[in-house]
Amino acid sequence: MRRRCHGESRLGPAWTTVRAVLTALVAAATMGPGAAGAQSLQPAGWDADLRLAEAVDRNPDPDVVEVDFEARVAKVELAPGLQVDAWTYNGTIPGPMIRVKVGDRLIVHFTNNLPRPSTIHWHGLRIPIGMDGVPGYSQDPVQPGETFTYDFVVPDAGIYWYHPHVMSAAQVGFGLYGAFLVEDPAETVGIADDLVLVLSDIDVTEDGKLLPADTGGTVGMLFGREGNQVLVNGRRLPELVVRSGAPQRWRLVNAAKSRYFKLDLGEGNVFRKIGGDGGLTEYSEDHDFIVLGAGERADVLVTPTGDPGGEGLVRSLLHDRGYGSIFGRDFESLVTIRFADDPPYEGDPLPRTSRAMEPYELDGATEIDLELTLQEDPHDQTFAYGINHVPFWKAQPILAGLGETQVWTVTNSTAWSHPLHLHGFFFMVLDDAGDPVRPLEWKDTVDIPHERTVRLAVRFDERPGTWIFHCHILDHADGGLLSAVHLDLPPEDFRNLAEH
Ligand SMILES: [Cu+2]
Repeated sequence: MRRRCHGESRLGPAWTTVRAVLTALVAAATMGPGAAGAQSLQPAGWDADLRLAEAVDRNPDPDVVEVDFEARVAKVELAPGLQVDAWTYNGTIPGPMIRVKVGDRLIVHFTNNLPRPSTIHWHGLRIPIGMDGVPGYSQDPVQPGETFTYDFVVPDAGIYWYHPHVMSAAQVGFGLYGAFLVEDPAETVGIADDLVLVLSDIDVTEDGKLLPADTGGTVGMLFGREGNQVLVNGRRLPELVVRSGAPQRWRLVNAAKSRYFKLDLGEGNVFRKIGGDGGLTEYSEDHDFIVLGAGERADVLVTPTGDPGGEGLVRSLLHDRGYGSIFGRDFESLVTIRFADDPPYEGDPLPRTSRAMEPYELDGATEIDLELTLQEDPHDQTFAYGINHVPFWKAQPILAGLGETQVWTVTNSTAWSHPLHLHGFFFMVLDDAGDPVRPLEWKDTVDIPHERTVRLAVRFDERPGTWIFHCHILDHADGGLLSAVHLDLPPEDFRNLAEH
């Protein structure tokens, strides 16, 4: 019952060079000091359909954010007339957005009122191993009715997210995820109208029942199950009311358990990408599309343009993530853009951004070869994903020393792409010559396309522990594609439990 929306986007062409010059002149003439780009340019209530509820900070200390999270089954409305009993944090999909400043201490009092054990993993955050939320590696599962307090200092600005690491494909697929925005008060992008957009999907029947997480059996696991309802901030095809030409900043999170998104704003409309997984990139760069594998994020500036009173679409185009991922399918409509009657905005052109970043010194880095594999068990003829032909339940960790730099050459021998996520550390992606891809970007999740090789460089810092890495197509992780880096602890301390 995947919904398809027809018709071309009616977003108009991008501004022309002439218009850019004119608008710069107009802006210079009309904008007072200090007002440049810092005031909302959008109609009142423009984002009412999409504004995320935020976690309530109950700590008066301005540098401490203390919140209560309860995982529970709750009825949510995905679209008018489509309600489902989902798995939620505090009763909503996505869960409440956490908003902190870089350097703040975050305390989360987590209560698990789900029928199964759970945890919270803080995706992309460089925090101590004991806060990483992975049973068998960093904490015990939080049993139904029990609590756990997460408490850590947030080290890096950027857009992150959180989700469980128990029965991951099922629990994320049922609705357990939320955005985690870490702001840098010194940052000067200067776009007042910003949104956090959590992209996801969910698999429900027409009468609002969750489909079982093992739908499709082994074939479902091999492919990676996608939900039949695509959601943006927990809604199917929400609406944004915008003034044509007015700049917006979107922080995008792909929280889907398998699905890739290839975002498209219509012909002539570009995304100015200013940040990725781990904060701002080295410099901004314009893209016609933004492709996000499961777990990846992007920070983009956009200026949707169209006729006042008209409408357009944010779409997700087809992306080939391997065998069977395109055939017979169509684009997905994500957000309806309704252009207000206000005359088009003619202000400053979009700002460009930059960040001082140093590429890693790679001389002397330890070379690690990893192959992402699919193998058949000779004993029972079942299939499992693995790393170097070993599923996680038999895996031995990579060893690493504190401060060690490693270059991973990751070859995907399977017919499906794998967005590979490393817990706890950022890495830089390298090009074919072994140099860092420019603009530099701190990544924690990178797409390893099917039958391709990707190299990346990571420096392990002073946080010992056993840090997992895995495919963020969570069916693939549950199906074996997960292993670990053991940082500065003796190998015999490594434990490997079935539930992760
Ligand atoms: Cu995968």
